[in-house]
Amino acid sequence: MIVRRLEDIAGSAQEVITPNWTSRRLLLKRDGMGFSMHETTIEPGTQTHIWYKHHLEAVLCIEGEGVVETLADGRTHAIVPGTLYALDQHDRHCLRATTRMRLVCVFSPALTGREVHDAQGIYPLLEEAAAG
Ligand code: 9YT
Repeated sequence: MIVRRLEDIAGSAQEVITPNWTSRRLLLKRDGMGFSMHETTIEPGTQTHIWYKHHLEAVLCIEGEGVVETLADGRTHAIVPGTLYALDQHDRHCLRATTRMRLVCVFSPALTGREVHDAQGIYPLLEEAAAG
């Protein structure tokens, strides 16, 4: 059994901090679960264009409020605590945070740990050895 606490991830290599969001990666590829699980905090007033071309992601909001827009059709969906969205079509989307949001994010395939978005909002498919 694996037991981890967010407080142990803060400040470690499993925490990735960007201007718009901070991701504390609780489970990663090397844990062998077949998915990774992260707590992501989104900064208020930010908008982030994301396209997980290589990954599926499910997101559960546990705190805060925002909006997610699917860019193919311009549809918007309010996000409040208890809202889940799942990018089952690798949907290009824009995530806007009205207040600071805390999200629980699950990725398949699992992230290796150091991924950040490229210019198109994509995470590369990293192999463990290449992740550094
Ligand atoms: C909601 C979302 O995808 N935010 C970007 C960060 C990502 N969740 C991650 O790497 O934890």
